Amino acid sequence: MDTPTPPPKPAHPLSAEQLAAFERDGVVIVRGLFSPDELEVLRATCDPARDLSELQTEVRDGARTYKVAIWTRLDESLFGKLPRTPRVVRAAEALLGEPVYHWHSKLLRKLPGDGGVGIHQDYATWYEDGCLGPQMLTCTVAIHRNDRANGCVAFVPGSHKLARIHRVRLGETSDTHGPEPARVAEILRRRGQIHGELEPGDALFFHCMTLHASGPNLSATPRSVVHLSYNAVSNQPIPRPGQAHHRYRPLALVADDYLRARDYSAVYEADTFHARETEDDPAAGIFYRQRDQDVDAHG
Ligand SMILES: O=C(O)CCC(=O)C(=O)O
Repeated sequence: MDTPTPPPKPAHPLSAEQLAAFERDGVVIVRGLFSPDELEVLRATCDPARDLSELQTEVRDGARTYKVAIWTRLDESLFGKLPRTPRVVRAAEALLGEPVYHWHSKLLRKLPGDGGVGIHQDYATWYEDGCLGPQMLTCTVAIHRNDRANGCVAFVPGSHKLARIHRVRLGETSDTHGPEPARVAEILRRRGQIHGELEPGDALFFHCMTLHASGPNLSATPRSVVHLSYNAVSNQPIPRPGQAHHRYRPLALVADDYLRARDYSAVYEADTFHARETEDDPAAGIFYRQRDQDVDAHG
C-alpha cells in the first residue's frame, strides 16, 4: 500500500537578503508580516482606555518600572495561538536553522509617560534559566506604530557575535542588574545603534545575544508590541528551580489565518498570563530567578 505523502510544510516568509541581514546584524525587520485586519482584536485589547493591570506584572529596571503581561502556556485563546502562527515559527526556524519551541511571550503596552528598558542581552538571563547555548530568538510584532518618540527598541548591530556579557549589580536593589557598563559603552562606541521603527503588522526578529534597549514613551500615543520568544529544541534548559514553564513542549502549529478567521476560544483564558511576580514570590515568573552566585559577587 502506498504511504500517504505528508502535506508540505508551509514555507517561511523570509528572503535571502533578510536571512543574510539577520546573520550579519542579529536583527531583521519583516514589513507587513501581519495585515491590519489581523491585528484588529489585539489593537482593541491594547487600547489605552483598557485596564490591563490584572494581566500585567511590574518589572523594576533601575529607577524605572515597566509593565508586561507574560505567558508560556499555549491554549486555544488568541494569545495561546499567536506563538504557534506558522509564518512566525517557520521564520524563526529558518533564522536559527533548526526546529524551535515556545520559550515565552510578552504583551507590552507602553502608555505615554511609561518608562523604557535598560540595555541587555536576552541570553544573559536565559543562560541563568539553564539554556546551554544561544540558539534562541524573539519575534516582535508591532500592534501600534513603534518609533523613537514612543519608545521603540534600539539594537546594537552585530552584537550577537560578541560573548555573553557579564551581568553586574547596577543599583541598590537586587533586581537591578545589567551588562558591565564599561564594556557596553565601548560596544556602543564601536557599533552604534539602529532603531526598530515599525508600522502596525511589521515584525522584527532579533537574536538572543543582540544587545537592545528601549526608551520611555515621550509621545502622546501608546506603543504596543508582542514579543514571541523561541528556543531551539536542541537547546532545552537544564533543570533550574522555578523554571518548569520553560521546559520543552512540542509546538503544535495553528492555521496561519486563525486571526483573520477569529478562530480562537477567547482573547485570553482566565489563567493565560503568569501571576504577578515579585522578588519575594518568583515561583512562576520569568523575571526573577535563582541567579548564579557570581552575578552578585562581582557587583
Ligand atoms: O519592548 C520593549 O520596550 C523592550 C522589551 C525588552 O527589551 C525585553 O523584554 O527584553
